Amino acid sequence: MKTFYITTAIDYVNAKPHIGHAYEKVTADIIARWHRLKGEDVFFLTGTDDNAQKNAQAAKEANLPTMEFVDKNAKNFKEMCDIFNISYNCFIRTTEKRHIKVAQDLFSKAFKSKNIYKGFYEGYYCLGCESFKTEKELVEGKCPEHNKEPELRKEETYFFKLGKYKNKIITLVSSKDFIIPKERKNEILSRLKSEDLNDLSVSRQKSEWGITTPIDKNHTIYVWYDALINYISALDPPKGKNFKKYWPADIHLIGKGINWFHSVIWPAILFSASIKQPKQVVVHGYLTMNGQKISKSLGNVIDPVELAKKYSVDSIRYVFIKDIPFGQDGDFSEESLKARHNNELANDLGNLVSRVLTLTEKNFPKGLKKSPLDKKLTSKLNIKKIDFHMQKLELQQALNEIWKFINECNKHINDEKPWELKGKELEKHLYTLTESVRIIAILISPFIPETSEKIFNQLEQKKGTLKDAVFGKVKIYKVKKGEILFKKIEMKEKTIQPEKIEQNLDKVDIEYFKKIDLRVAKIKAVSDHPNAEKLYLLVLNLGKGEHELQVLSGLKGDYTKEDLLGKKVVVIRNLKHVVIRGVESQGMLLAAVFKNKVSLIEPDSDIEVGAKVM
Ligand code: ME8
Repeated sequence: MKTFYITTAIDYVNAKPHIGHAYEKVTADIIARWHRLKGEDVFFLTGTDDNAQKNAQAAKEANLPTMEFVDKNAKNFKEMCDIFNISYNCFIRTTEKRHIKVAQDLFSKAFKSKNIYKGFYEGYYCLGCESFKTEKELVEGKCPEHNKEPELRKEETYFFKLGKYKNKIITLVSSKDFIIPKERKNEILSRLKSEDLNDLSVSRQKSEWGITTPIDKNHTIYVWYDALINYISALDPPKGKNFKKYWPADIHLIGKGINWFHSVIWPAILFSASIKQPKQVVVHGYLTMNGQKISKSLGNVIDPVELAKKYSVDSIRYVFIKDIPFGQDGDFSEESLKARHNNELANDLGNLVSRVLTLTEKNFPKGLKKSPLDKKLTSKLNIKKIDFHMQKLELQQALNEIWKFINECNKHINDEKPWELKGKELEKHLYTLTESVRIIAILISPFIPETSEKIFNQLEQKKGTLKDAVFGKVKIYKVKKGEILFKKIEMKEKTIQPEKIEQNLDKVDIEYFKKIDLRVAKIKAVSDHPNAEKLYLLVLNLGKGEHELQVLSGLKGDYTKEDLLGKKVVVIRNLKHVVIRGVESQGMLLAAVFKNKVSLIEPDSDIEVGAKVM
């Protein structure tokens, strides 16, 4: 049987989980459940990163023994996973014996093979990242990820020979789809190609918290060296049944801030131990609030467990996928959650199930027998396309495709008016619709598993897999309509009437608009297009860590080169690249046009380069 091994990052337990953690686990869960639906033997690993210095520091601040503090928070993370129906096969904690043993073994082997050696380190350490920072990585002396000044550390340390693996890592990272999405791959590659890959400090002296190195009792293993090893320690290597069965991992799912550790440091550790490389590192974006990353250090956290008391877990899971294009950052808002809950879950899906089951129960109390199908409706479902999107991890598109079919079913009911039909015609339409509801329940099960289960219960059918997602499978339906799937949430705020939306929006699908990634950029260089006299060739800076964009723009009549240089503009970042007379253009600028005059849209001077435009 085909195996599929997926992991998430293991979370620091210096505080309770925030909604960004829930987002990552839900995303991994959806992927894992989809593969199970396809009949694969899935191993889904998640857990907690217990040995971090910042956990120990938080315990100190809370006036609790570190172990007690870490235990308490690890429990919170596990509970969060359970509340969100995360179907993990293993929840690992790096304070577990089985993990400590593997981490120490690898450290020991690396020391013996001279991949680890003793030295002295001096550098800036960001406790938030749990990593040393080069001066180049700091912005105004602060870590950009945590907005804090790192501390200077000078100590005796053991180094891991990271630099030795540079070429091997470049080859690995360059291979197709090792890192997705592409922007994340390019980030790593350009850093690898432009910077020296220094050896990595992998121990701390006399630290009270962490795994003691097996070679020197006065040192503890650097937390990232230890944490990454969880991906194999959970499988009991090198002889364990699970290690043989599931390694190498199919997907390491992680947030964009920790890509370097997974795509450079982890491969180097594996190379040094002659262990196979994982197949893919999948990097998701951050959940933001008003464009800012949600994180403990920034103090704008939403507690997912509290949120789950207020809204159904399925609604939260649904909105994660609908509002955040996978791989990109996306804003989370309760307003959007309420609107999607009411419109898409309660109206589209909830009403469909309720209408079909009410009609079936009323008209066929003794059972609805298998009947000929209405191809007009069944032909509208394209499972291959949904699977294709899932394989490419386009979760939002897959969900949209499922919803398209849900809405086709609703339309079918409105058009065919089964309540006016009798006999064979009625049977045909109701059987087709009930089968559709069953197949929908299968397809939504990875995304909103609780709802799927409720539908199966009302249909009095066993939960199916993708193999069962074919029309005409069920011989007789004896349905029992239960409670409604989604109770509507009262919207206190005044909402615009649908007629008005129709008039104002001129049929622009909001989903399409949301896909456009607009950013504030700074014009870094201006030159003439070598072969097109009306065009400038602009180089745009999109902020730290982002690739520069090259954009061709017809601004010559309106702006001189001097006018443009250093100007802040708004650029569409995710346009398909085009080649104009031999030169590639990678974006477009926003401008107002009035009586043939072009005026670039310019944000206020205090808006930072890279800011999202919404
Ligand atoms: O980085 N939105 O732990 P962590 C989405 N222990 N994802 C987010 C997020 C947000 N706002 N904030 C954080 C660590 N994450 C290490 C990992 S793995 C061997 C060790 C993601 O608790 C983050 O990018 O800071 C990471 O993937 C995960 O949550 C845990 O973050």
